[in-house]
Amino acid sequence: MKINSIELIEINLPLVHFFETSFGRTYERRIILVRVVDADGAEGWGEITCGESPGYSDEWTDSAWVTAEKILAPMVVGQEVESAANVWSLMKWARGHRMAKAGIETACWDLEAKKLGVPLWRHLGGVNQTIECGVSIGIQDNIPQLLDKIRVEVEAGYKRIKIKISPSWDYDVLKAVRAEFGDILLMGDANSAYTLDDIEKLKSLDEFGLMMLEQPLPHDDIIDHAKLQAQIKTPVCLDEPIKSPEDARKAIELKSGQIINLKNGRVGGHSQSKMVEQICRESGMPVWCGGMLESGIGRAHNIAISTLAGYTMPGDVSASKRYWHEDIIEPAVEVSNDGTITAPEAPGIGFDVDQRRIEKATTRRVLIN
Ligand code: OSB
Ligand code: MG
Repeated sequence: MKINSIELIEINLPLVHFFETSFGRTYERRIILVRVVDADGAEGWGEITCGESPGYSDEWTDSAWVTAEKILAPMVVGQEVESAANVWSLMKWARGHRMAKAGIETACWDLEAKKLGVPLWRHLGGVNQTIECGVSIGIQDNIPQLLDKIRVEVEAGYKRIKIKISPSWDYDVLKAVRAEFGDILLMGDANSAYTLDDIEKLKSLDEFGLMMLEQPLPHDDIIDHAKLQAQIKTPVCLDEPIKSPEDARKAIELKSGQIINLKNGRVGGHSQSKMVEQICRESGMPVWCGGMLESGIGRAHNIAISTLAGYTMPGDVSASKRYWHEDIIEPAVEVSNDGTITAPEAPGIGFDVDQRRIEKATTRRVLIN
C-alpha cells in the first residue's frame, strides 16, 4: 500500500472522573489521533497515547505533535509500504519518540487489516478472541471513596483490581482494601514513587499477597528492581523502563521482575509489542496489556494486541464508560459481566470511528501529504 497522507487531529476529552497517579492528577485528556490514507483512499486510525505532561514518559502531547508532524509522518508519507510490519523501520532513524511512532504505525495496521478485510486482532496473530479485563483505579481523596470505587468495579465483574500507590497512599490503604474485599486479585502500581531506601516499607507490603507490585522504583531502572525483587516475595511488574524488545530481554536476564505491563505506545506500536510478547512468551515471562487512558481508538488497538498468546494476565483494558461520557467509536467498548471483552469480527480495529464526535472535540489538525 502507498501511504498518501497522514492527518494528526488533537481532541480534548474530559474524563468522567479525575485520574491520579504518584506523578499527578489528570482531569482532561489531550489526545492525538492519527488518520492514514492510502492511494486507494482507504483509511486507518491510530492514537498517540502520551500524557499531557512528561510525567509518565518523556513524550507528551505537544512534543509528540511536533515530532509526528515534522519528523515521523514525512518518513512514511509517499512511501510504498510492503506491509504494516515494515512501517516501524521507515521511522527507525529517529531515536525515541515511540508513542508518536506507535500512533502512525498502529494506524497503518488498521488500514492494512481493513484492506485485507480481516479483523486486526487476527491479522496481528491473536489467538484468544476473548480477553480478560482488569481496572486501574487512581489515588482518591480518602479511603472510603476508594472502597466505593473498587466496589463498583468488583460488582461489574472485573477480574483484577489495580490501585495506584505512593509513599503516602500504600500500607493503610491496602490493609483497608483487603479488610473490605478479602482475597480479590489485587495489585499496586507505584509509578516509580519509591527508591531502594524504602526497602522496609516495600517488604511490609508482602503481607497483602498482592498479585504484583508494578514499577515501584525509578522509571529508567532495571538494576535496582532486580535487587528489590530478590528481597520481596511479591512479584515485581515492570512498566516504564521496558521500551523495546531489547529492554525486555535485559530485564529477563537481570531478573528485574517477573511480569511485564506491555504498552503498545511505550514500545512503539504493534510490531514492537509482538516482538516483546514473543521474547517474554519464550522465556516464560507473563505480559498483560497496559493502558494510557486511551480514547476508543487506542482502546480498540489494545483489545486487538491483547489477543496474542503471551498476554496471559488481565490487562488495564476496560469499558469506555469508565473514562468517557461519550466515546469517539461506535459501539463503545463494553465489558461483559464476567469481566471480559470479545474482540470484534469486523475488519481492522472493528469499531466505527465517529467523525462527528471527533469534529466536536477537535482543537487542531494538520495534514501531511
Ligand atoms: O502506569 O499504568 C500506568 C495511566 C496513565 C499513565 C500510566 C498508567 C496509567 C494507568 C491507567 O494505570 C490504565 C488505564 O486504565 O488506561
Ligand atoms: Mg504503570
